[in-house]
Amino acid sequence: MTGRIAELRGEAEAAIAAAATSAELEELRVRYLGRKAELPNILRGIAALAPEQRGPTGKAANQARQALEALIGQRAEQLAGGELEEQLQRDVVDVTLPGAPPQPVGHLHLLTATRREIEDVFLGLGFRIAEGPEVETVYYNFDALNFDVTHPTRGRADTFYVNDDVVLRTHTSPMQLRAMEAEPPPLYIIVPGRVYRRDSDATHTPQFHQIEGLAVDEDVTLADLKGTLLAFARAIFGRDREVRLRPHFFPFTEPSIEVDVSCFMAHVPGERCRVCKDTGWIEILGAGMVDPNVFGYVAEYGYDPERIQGFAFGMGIERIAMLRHGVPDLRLLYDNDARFLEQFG
Ligand code: 2NM
Repeated sequence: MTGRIAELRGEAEAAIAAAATSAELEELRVRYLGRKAELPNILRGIAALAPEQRGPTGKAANQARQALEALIGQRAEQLAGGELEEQLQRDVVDVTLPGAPPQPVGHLHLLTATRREIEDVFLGLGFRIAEGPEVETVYYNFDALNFDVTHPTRGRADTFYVNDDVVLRTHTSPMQLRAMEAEPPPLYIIVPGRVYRRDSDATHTPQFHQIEGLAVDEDVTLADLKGTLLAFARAIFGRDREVRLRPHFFPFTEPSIEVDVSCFMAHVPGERCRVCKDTGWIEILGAGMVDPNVFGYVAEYGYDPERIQGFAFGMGIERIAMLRHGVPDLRLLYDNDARFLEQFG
């Protein structure tokens, strides 16, 4: 029996040394050490042998099994190392080769591009950007902005309430108050961001975007406001634009105004201009001189209405983008139809 064991061991050792792949090695493991293989069978049959054969047979078979297991382990490591090496060689990538074909790159959404352009204009005029929470307290959204307790937009029909004291902001003005609480004048900021109103049709979505501006300093006048907005209108709508101010009402400004820009569409004789309705003017934003009552809410932070004045303005980014590019329906900005979006690359 020990002769057969030696024969098996020799045969297996040669086969293991010659195995070329991990898969081949696994086959050899099954053939020589698997449940139906001869060597394990011999070990299981020891008890049935004549007593004087049990010792030498058991010893030779056990040694053979241990030797083969060790050999298979070694060879497995060798093969795995070689296979990894080979894989690495195959996977070598020359990162200096040009990418081919060049992938088309995307572009900003019209609304994002418009926001950034407006921001750039005001950054150039010395304003900084401030951003604030979209979920606001009624105090910052209405009370401290001088909204009368009976003001209609305070109602559940116009504004999204989280609870009695918390709303989704209806404008970015609350951040203007937060900014005044955070640092004393002079203050020149613009506040871009999402705002929410319960409204939905071709010109209104429940969520839209605003940019509001606030300038507080000594000796700030309505003339400064007009000059600032003229610079803005010319940067965004063209260098030949003019602006005009019309009286209006906002709770947080006194006086309040609406601002028109002169029409930038080519007018065809005999055809009615769809943008300005032949009035020559297009409404672009609301503005005014900050009401001293608003400063009253931040007086303790250095905003003494006897010493400083401020102007403020607010515009809808969607409206600016639509006017500029002749977009007929606000909802196009939110439909994610690539045929529309790709026109603004
Ligand atoms: C507008 C129109 C007029 C405005 C006022 C203020 C604040 F906080 F300073 F009082 N922020 N924004 C304002 C004024 C906004 O949007 C049409």
